[in-house]
Amino acid sequence: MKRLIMLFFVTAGFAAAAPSPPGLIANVHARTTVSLNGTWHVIIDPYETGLQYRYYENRKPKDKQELVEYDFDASGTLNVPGDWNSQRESLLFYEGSVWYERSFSYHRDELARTFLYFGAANYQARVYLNGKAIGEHQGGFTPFNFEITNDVRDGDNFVVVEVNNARRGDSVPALNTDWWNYGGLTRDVAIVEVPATFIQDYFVQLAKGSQSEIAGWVKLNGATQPEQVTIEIPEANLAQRVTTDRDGYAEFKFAAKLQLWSLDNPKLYRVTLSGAGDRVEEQIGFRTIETRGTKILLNGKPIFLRGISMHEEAPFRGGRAFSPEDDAILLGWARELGCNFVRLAHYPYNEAMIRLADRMGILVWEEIPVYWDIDWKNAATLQFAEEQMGDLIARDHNRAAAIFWSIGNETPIAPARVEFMKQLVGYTRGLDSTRLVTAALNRPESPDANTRLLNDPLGEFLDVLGLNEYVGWYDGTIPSLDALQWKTAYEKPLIVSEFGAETPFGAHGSADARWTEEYQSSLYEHQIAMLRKIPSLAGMSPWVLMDFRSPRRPLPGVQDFYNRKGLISDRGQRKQAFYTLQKFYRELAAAPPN
Ligand code: GCB
Repeated sequence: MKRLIMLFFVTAGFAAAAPSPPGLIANVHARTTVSLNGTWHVIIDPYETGLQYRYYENRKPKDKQELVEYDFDASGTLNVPGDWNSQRESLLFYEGSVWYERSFSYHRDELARTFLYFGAANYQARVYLNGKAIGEHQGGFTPFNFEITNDVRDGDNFVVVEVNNARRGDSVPALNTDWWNYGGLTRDVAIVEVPATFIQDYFVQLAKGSQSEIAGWVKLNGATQPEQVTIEIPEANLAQRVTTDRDGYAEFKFAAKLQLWSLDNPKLYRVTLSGAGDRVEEQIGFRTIETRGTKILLNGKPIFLRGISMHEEAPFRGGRAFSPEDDAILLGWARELGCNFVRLAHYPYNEAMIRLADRMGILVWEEIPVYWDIDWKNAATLQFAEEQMGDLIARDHNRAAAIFWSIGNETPIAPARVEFMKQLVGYTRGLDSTRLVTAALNRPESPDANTRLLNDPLGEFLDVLGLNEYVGWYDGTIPSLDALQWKTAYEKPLIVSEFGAETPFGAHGSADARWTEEYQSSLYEHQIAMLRKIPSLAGMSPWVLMDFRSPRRPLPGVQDFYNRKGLISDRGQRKQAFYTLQKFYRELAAAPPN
C-alpha cells in the first residue's frame, strides 16, 4: 500500500520535496497581467481520487475504448475568486478536495518571463499547467506565484488546481476555529508578465525612528550582474540610485523631506523603481509608529486606537469577501462607527483591503491564523506559521496603514507555546523592524475577585499587548464589570482587542436577558466604563463589526451557524450597540484621552 501511495505522488510530480513558491512578486497588480478570474470547471473530490486518476491531465477518451472516469467540461462550474461553500448549497459544510480547471489561450511574448499568481487558496493548493506539476502551496490567506515561462504554450493551455481545505492538526490554523472554513480559490488568479530581470520586491519606508530619512532595499530577480536601480519620488524631488550585488540586492538610506501619512491626511506619494530593464510604480505613505512606555506614537504623537475587530466576510451576499466593493462596505462601516483602526482578525485579508485602508487613513492590525491551540512542538507547524507571516509581510510591508503584525490569538500559556511564539516574534522582527509586534492574549490571573492581572510570559516579547476579555458574556455578569480593575505585568501599551456579546438583529428584551440587543448594548456601556479606568489602555477593537458564519454556533432561531456578536448583522442592519460604541468614539474623537 505504501508503495502505491508513493507511486501516486511520483506520478503526480509532487514527491516529498514539491517545489515551494519562490519569492512573491510585489505589487502584482501594477504589472502586466492576464486575469484568470471567471468561471472554472470543478470536480468535487471527497476521497481524493483525482491524484490517482490524474485529473490534472484534463483528459478526454481518445477512442470509445479508453476509460476516463472524469470530465471537467461536463462537471459543474464555480466562480473564481470565490469560496465554494457560499456558491453551492451542497458545499456549505464541505471540507476536502475540489479540482479546478480552466482553459485559456495565451500569446507568448518571447522576452517576458511568465508567472502564475494566486491571491489565496484555502488551504492547500497543487497547481498543474498543461498536465505538469508546477508547484504546491500551503496556507489559506496569503498569495503565491510560480514561474511558468518554460511551460506556458503559445496558444491553448489549461491550468488545473487541486484545492484542499481539510483541517489538520499540524497546520495553521489547526483543527478548531470560530469561523467558517471557506475553501477554494478565494482571491484573484492571474498570469503575470515581467522582463527577464525584474524588480521582485522592495521596501521603501522611513528609517525606524526617523521622520526625515528613507531606508530600505530592492531585490531583483534574474540578475546576472550588478545592476543600477533608481528609486524616485518625483513630488518630493527625490531620486536615489543604487547598485545591486551579485544576488540582485541593494540597500539604501537617504534624506527625504516628506509630508507624513496621517489619519487626517493619508498622503500617498507616487514612488517608482526602475533599472535592469524593468520599472514598477507604487503609492506609498510615510509615517512612523513606535511605543513609549504605555503609549503608541504615530509620527511621534500619542494616539488612541478607536478600533473594531472584523472578519473577511462579505456583507449581504455572504462568503469570503474579496472584491473592492466588499472592502469599501466593511471599511466604510468602520469609518461610520468612528474608527481610526481595524483589527483584521484572524488571518491575512485581501491585499486591496490594506491598500484601501492606506487611502482612507485607517490603521490596521494584521494577523496570521495562529489561533487557539496548535501543534506547538512541531517544527513543520512553526515553519507554516513563519511562511504565512513572511508572505504577509512581503505583500504589505510598504503599507503605511499596517502598523501591527499579530503573531496569534488566544494561545494557551505553556512552555512549548512560549518558545514557538518567541521564535515567531524574532522571525517577524527580522523581516520588518519598523512595525510593532503584538498578539491577542486572554489568560489573565485573578489575584482577587475584582482584579485581573495580565501576566502572560509572552507579553515580555511583544511591543504591544492585545487582550481579549469576555467579562459579561463568557465570564461573569455585566454588573461584575463595574468593580473590575485591570493590571498588566508589563509597562507596555494595552489594546483590548476583543470583548462582546451576541444578539440577532431585532431581538429585544430587558438589558439582563441574553441574546437581546439591549443586553449587548448594556455590555458595551459597562465595558466602556471599565476600560476608561485602565491607565495603559492605548486602544480597543471590540468583537465584532459584522455577524459572521461559524460552525460552532448552532443555536436555532438565534445563531443558525452565525456568530451574532456583530454590531451590524450580515444583512447590514445596525444593532443598538453600534450606536453605543459610535457615541463613545465620537466623544473620544472630540477629546482624545492622550
Ligand atoms: C474569541 C475569539 C474569536 C471568537 C470570539 C467569540 O475570543 O478570538 O475568534 O469568535 O471569541 O465570539 O467567542
